[in-house]
Amino acid sequence: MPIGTGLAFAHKYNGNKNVSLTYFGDGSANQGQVYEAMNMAALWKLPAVYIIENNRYGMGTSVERASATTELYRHGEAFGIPGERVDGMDVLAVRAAGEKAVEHARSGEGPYILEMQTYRYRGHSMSDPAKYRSKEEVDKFRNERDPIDHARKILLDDKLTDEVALKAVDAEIRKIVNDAAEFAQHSPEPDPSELWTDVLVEA
Ligand SMILES: Cc1ncc(C[n+]2csc(CCOP(=O)(O)OP(=O)(O)O)c2C)c(N)n1
Ligand SMILES: [Mg+2]
Repeated sequence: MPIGTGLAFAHKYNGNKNVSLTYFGDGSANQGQVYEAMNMAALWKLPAVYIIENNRYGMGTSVERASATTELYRHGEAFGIPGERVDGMDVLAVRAAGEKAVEHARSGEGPYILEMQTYRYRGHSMSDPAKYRSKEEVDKFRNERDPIDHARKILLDDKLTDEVALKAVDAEIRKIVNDAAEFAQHSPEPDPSELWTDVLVEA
């Protein structure tokens, strides 16, 4: 949040029309720095869009157990920042909300919050067996709310493509991912001097 807000400040300072997009999870939405950044962004009407990826859990803790108020899109109200809750599983809804938020920020009206409601099928990491929720809950989201299935349905219903073409896309994507994994696993370790690349500039 502070870095994204700093970038928004730079855009305003430089007088360009760029907008800074900051993404963060529900698990970080209540950190103190979030609210300090929101205050400055609203005070100076910075071109910042804050996108909260609310997937219902911060590691193993549900939003209900961690957040005093769970309407995260309203968390900028103290600073007069408008916010919107979006079906983050619906690609067209996400695009429409994104366009609106960017337009708001770019027009000089200040920051905007988008709470993208989504879900994560897996644990937070490899070491998280995700025992804090039921298999039924995960299955329900997978079967009824999957964003890719939803996009596929729109494309097929509107006859914008067909099953054969979609199968070809699946195969192409599988190949890109497999090639990337293969490349990563068989690449040499980076040189220790790379530790400083894009991290430190001595002026
Ligand atoms: C400043 C800071 N505090 C605490 C942590 C430890 N931590 C790592 S991930 C995480 C929860 C993140 O939750 P969320 O953003 O919802 O991610 P998700 O579990 O949904 O992937 C925490 C508290 C951290 N990395 N940095
Ligand atoms: Mg989360």
